[in-house]
Amino acid sequence: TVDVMKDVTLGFGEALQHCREESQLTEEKMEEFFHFWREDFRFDARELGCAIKCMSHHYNLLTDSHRMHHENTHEFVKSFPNGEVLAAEMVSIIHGCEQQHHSEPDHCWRILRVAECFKVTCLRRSLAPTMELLMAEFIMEAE
Ligand code: BOM
Repeated sequence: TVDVMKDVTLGFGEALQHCREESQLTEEKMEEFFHFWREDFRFDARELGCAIKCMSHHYNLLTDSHRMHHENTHEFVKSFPNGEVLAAEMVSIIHGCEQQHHSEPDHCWRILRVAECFKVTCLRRSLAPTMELLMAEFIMEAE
């Protein structure tokens, strides 16, 4: 599952290039999306929430009210090798996180809080990929 999460993160992260401008997220704030799993990754910039919103939108993972589109998200995760082992759990984690933060009216801030809750939950359940794994694959892809 850790391997699957690595692939999903790198796949999702590819949308960052499309979303930098629209989200006003500077390279200084976030160079690469896989840093998401770093211990010192900070969830304090609204632009980061806007970037995740844009990236989710890029893969059609959001509904009109900017909540997770359950079927599309399930399919997106399933589209990665062995994705089916993680798809239902990821959808359920994100949905639970959305419920915790439903009262935040600003989409960018809410999605940022949901992303943080997603990360914490994945760490607790040992679903988070290690940085070593992510780095190794990211560098291989770039070469
Ligand atoms: O309510 C907003 C739904 C969007 C929240 C997305 C949270 C997860 C963001 C960060 C992580 C990524 C890795 C893969 C995500 C695939 C959906």
